[in-house]
Amino acid sequence: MPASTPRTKASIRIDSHLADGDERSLADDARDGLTRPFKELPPKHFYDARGAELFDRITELPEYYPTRAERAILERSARELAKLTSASELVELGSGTAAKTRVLLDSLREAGTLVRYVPVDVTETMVRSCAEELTKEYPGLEVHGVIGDFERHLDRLPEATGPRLVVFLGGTIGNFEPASRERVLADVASLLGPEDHFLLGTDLVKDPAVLEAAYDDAQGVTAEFNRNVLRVLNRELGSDFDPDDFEHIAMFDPKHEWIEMRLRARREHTTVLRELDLSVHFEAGEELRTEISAKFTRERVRADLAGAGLELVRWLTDPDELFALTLSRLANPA
Ligand code: AVJ
Repeated sequence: MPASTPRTKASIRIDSHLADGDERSLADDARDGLTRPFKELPPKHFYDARGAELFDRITELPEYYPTRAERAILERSARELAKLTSASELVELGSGTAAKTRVLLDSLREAGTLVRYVPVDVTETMVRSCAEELTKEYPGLEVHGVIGDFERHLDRLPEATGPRLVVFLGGTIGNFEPASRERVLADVASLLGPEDHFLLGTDLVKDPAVLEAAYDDAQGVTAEFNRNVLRVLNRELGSDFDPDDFEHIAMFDPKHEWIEMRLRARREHTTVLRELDLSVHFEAGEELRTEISAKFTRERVRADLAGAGLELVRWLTDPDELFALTLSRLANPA
């Protein structure tokens, strides 16, 4: 059984699956990623409190269209989604502040099917505060929060209480390279029964200039967000990176159809990650890859979902086709 706080309030339950072993993840990723010929770190380490706040600011930048486009699609389609799914529970992977979730909760409540919300996120404070807020805003709503990493803890979700709508919004699926993406989608598919649906948000392939501007804004917020991972390393692993020693790079790779963010060393230097007893050397101009953010076409999404045994039910996009939401379900329910 997971370590769980039984019931803080009548309708809230939170299970935590983050045990000691999990704090190793940054250490393991750093040891692994910083000793390679082409240095890299997974993007999930951006999001300490400061990183989460910088990301929130990114979502409001004029250049960063994905959040606005996705919200517009949700607002336009929420009723249709409620009708198509008749979901009694909404399971949200990487729920964060659940900013866009309310649109779906509203429409499911209006349709009269909503019983429970299951937010899944690694950040405990986020899960707790959103559970508190939502139970206040939606009287009678049950919230069963799961603190965990959706790459590892999807098998720990509570048993379904009725038709389920699993959502993975924001385009975060784009952070995974094709092989891990396939694994994440297969894990999601394994959560679904014959009555359940999956709603996936994906950013779409478009003019590289538009994409690159979205990841290299004029105010430099994304640059600060990118450099924030160095502060996380300094604090957690005892390094002494000077973030100003690194230049923010964002470029579209047309072959892979993804944006890459990198940090490029402005000068040759070495830092020691004291906690790991690991010394890391950067040549002048050497780059550390900090994120990929894949961009999709309709055909790509369809094929990736099919690879996980899912079939497309609705393809929903905004008028400018900047972003897409895809509703799918099991292609061959047992
Ligand atoms: C949260 C992963 C969807 O890839 O667009 C924003 C993160 N990185 N600006 C994205 C991000 C730089 C974002 N996701």
